[in-house]
Amino acid sequence: QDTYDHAAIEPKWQERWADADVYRTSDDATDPSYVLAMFPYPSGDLHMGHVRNYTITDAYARYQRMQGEDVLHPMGWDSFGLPAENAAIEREINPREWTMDCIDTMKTQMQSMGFGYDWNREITTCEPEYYRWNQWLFKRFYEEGLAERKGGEVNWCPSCETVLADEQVEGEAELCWRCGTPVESRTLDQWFLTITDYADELLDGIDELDEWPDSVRGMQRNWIGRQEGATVEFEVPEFGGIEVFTTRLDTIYGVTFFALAPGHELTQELIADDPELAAQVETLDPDADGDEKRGVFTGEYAINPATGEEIPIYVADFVLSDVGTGALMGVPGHDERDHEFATEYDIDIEQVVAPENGEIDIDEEAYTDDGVLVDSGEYDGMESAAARERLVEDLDTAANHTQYRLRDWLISRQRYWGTPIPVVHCEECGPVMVPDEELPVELPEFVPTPTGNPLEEVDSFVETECPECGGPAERETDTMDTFMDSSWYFLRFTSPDSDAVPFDTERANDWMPVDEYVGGIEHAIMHLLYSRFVTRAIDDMELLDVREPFEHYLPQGMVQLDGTAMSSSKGNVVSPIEIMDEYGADTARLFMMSAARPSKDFDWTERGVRSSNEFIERLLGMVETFAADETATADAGERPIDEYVAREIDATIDEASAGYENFRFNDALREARGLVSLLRRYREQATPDEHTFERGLHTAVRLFAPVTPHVTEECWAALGEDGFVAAADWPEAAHDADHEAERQLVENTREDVRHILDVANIEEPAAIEVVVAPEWKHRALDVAIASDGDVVGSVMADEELRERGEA
Ligand code: ANZ
Ligand code: ZN
Repeated sequence: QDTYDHAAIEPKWQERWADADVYRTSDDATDPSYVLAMFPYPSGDLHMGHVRNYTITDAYARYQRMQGEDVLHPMGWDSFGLPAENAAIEREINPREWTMDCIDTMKTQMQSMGFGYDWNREITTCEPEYYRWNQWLFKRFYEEGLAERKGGEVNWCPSCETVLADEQVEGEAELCWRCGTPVESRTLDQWFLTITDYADELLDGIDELDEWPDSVRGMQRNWIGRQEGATVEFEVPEFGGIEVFTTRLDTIYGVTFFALAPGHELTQELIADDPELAAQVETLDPDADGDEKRGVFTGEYAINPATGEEIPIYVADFVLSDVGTGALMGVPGHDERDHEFATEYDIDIEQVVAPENGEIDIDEEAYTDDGVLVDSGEYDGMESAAARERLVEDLDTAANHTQYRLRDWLISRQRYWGTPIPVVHCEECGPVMVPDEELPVELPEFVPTPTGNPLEEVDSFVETECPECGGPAERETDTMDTFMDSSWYFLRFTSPDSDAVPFDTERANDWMPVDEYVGGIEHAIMHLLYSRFVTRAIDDMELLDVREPFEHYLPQGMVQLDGTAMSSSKGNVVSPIEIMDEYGADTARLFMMSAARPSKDFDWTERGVRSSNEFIERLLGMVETFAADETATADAGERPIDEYVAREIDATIDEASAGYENFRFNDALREARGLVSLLRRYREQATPDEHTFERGLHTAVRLFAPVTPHVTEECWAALGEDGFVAAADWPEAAHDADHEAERQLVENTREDVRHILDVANIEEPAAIEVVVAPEWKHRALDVAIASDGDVVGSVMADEELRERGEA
């Protein structure tokens, strides 16, 4: 006894679970609970971030299962993408080989962690049986007018040799998200999904996502970036009207310059006839970090439609070609960027809006708030908002306009390891969709080349026939952004074997939305937004009856070492696999879940791991001693101490359940640990009533079952139970009238302890932790025992604390 052999216990129960298929999802979901962790990219070994993420969903799924819910808790592999392609190039193999190896490794590691997935539902996105549905869905999007091929400036990473979505370009310096190379811009014909058609809906829908963190809702709102404003045309003699977008039409009397993006049509026209200007524009760098605004005067003037004034036209690097119309009216008096630019190029700065009260120095700094119009002709004295409304009506060339920061979703990738876009290019017919019955367009398997788009080199893939006219045609060689794969995989999990449709509508409607979605905050924008868009679009195709895919989203915090995020580049990585080998999965899981609430960062500490390990050993020892009839028990049951313990068992059930329910596993575990120490004291300081003690053990084991699934199976069996604890019922509290009184006493004692801490001036956090941790409850027990069953207050606790305080 007292030797805890995790290496024997854990594989044994993993095998028994698998044999009995305990984690299989029932097909009819009467009480559906869909618990999902973001599926991983198969990259090698599980790291600490994975392990935390999956432990959270696993504990919750297990808790839900014990509550009697039908739980869908699946796992799969987001297995297309650049890292696999690069790894394959390096090793001169096909990416599938590397990917499948990684999947094998990670799956084995997941199984050793004791994660209770329904592996019958495993999905792997690089398999034709999955990606054919990407192609099928792409065609439905196309039919609905939601997929478009259009030219445009694209972000090009010269090192990865691929187009990147805006979201994959990072920071002011505009670096490739994969390799950190500065991104260039190029014009190419690309496939887009027109997510902007859903911009308003996606924005308004955020209001209803009240179980998402506010921060994430804010990120989504910003990303969509709705701006209410107006377009207005400025006449450029000999060139025609040029439109700008403004949110501040009320400042139109203060326009002192006009600015074009380097890529604007008018810029192109002007430089076509003027090599000198062309050379100057060439020196502008739209990718610059934006600290310094630079521009070139074109020699041309535009006419302000409100004042008739001529204003100089510049080409400027801070005007973005894909924002608004790619041109702006410069109002240095009221816009910071314009102010900076005007100061640099000695352009007039005029004030046309004044604050209600107070002085401003417009030469020093732009006044950017709304106010009252001045020097604005007939509009003088009007409030900004009213002036905007009037000006839109009065100006012939102005119109209300809402613009979004959100761009259409560029899904074309010039890489090999992705879903082939199911299109054929015919000289006669143009781009033609591959017929449904010819799907999937399978990715040929070969060893990719290090440069360019490897698919272009494969003649047997490229050369084909036009499905419409039968003439010679070329296959599209672009593959899909892997975010396509992950934008609907949660639907596939509801019926992973469907072979006539991507998912079964009825099943998806039963299970969806995902009740609990857990995964890294790095996916809080793109992945969640694309999933929300795709879900809505699929609903509009009447294939689904759900508009928001994820009811509750929880981004888990980081596991750190000495306060810094673990990363291989910093060399401060703790391998979860080594921890598992040394201490066992249960220990790793218990430590991780006790250390902090799931959303918080926490520090990995050897001490914490060891103390979790020792706790597990004690729990098992206590159960085994009892099971071996080595615990002296009485058949009492009615002494105050027995009643006290009985009530504490109930209180712990309530508190631990509330903890699990609200994703405060650390609180739940603290309560459950408290119960175990209470039982220990009960055993040590009195001869416990057999029934009460046994109920205490049965309860404690089940309260730990979601987090330490293996050792609790061992305990459950030792207690003489037949089935798996994984399939057992969650303990229920028996409440009686005294319960509340007891709770109150407990609460009062807690108050006293706090007070004493104050008086004794204990500020040392470690000391406080010792005192207000759950241990305090057991002091109340000490008191109860000392006074022969009468709970007399917290005298003893007082003395103990005073001693501590003085020491
Ligand atoms: C005139 C004006 C006056 C503006 C004023 C603002 C304040 P924000 O500022 O983030 O709300 N804009 C329009 N097209 C642009 C482009 N292609 N590249 C860069 N900037 C562009 O965004 C709205 C403002 O961004 C617009 O309103 C426009 O400047 C600028 F006191 O018009 B404003
Ligand atoms: Zn054709």
